[in-house]
Amino acid sequence: LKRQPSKFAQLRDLLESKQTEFLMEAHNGLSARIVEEAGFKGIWASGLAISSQFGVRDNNEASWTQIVDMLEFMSDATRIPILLDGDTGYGNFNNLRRLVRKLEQREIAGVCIEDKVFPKTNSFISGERQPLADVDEFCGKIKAGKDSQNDPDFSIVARVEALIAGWGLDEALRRAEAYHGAGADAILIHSKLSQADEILAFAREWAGRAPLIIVPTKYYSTPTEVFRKADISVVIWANHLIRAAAAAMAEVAREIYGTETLVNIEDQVAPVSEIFRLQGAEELLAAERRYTASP
Ligand code: SPV
Ligand code: MG
Repeated sequence: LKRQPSKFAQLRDLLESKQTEFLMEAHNGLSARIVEEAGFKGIWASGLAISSQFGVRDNNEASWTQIVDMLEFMSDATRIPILLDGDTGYGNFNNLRRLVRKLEQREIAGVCIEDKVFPKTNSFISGERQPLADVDEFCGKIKAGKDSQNDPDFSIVARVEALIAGWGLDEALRRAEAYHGAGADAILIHSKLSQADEILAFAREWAGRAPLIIVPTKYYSTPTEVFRKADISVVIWANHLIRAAAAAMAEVAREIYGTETLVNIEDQVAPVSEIFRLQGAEELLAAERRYTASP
């Protein structure tokens, strides 16, 4: 039986593969398993999605240990690698060092940190007013994270917010180059424009110095072929399962509240047997047959 490469190695392979790869958002154990079953090779543990499934804002209102607890369920439920959206690293270089160790212990394959200030705000909420991290301080954080990892394949992705904050292409490139020099394994360049132009301009200038990751939430209408041609390493579909869940749950709740019956809804929702299957009920039945004495 061929052993699967470690989750750390799997994520590193995705970052370094010659073709454009895809990460899909998940926010708990169930959604993580659904991402894996759909065929994705990796998971984006989105800060927006995880905070919203807790019912709080994407402003570091959930503590970092609450995030790590959720990641443990996600990691246990799946065999594909998880890249954590680690916001700003939940503090300074020292907080990031401890985070990296706790992530490795749970087989979380990598963390993405963004060059903003704790507590962060989601990039799409008045992004241009958000202060950016000092470049040297952020480079120190990246170095500290890299120095504290045990597995050589654990990845640290540096996310550049200069375009979001309105600093322009030159500043974005300057920062990406500095973060790459500090040891980042990949660069995530983010944009809030509805067209991909600034991302594509960045990709052209970056010219493959390190793997490049994008999050086309706002420029969703750009054909994926354009990203392939621009040699984007990884595309992150960042929040579509939490949005799918929110829409579906609201619809079902409204319907049942309004009609006071389940008769219209039974065929619209997953059968209970499907939930059992996703939970792995079959395995427990088999284990019971194996480990408990029959009368
Ligand atoms: C997230 O998924 O939480 C992200 C991506 O950080 S974004 O919301 O686009 O900033
Ligand atoms: Mg986020």
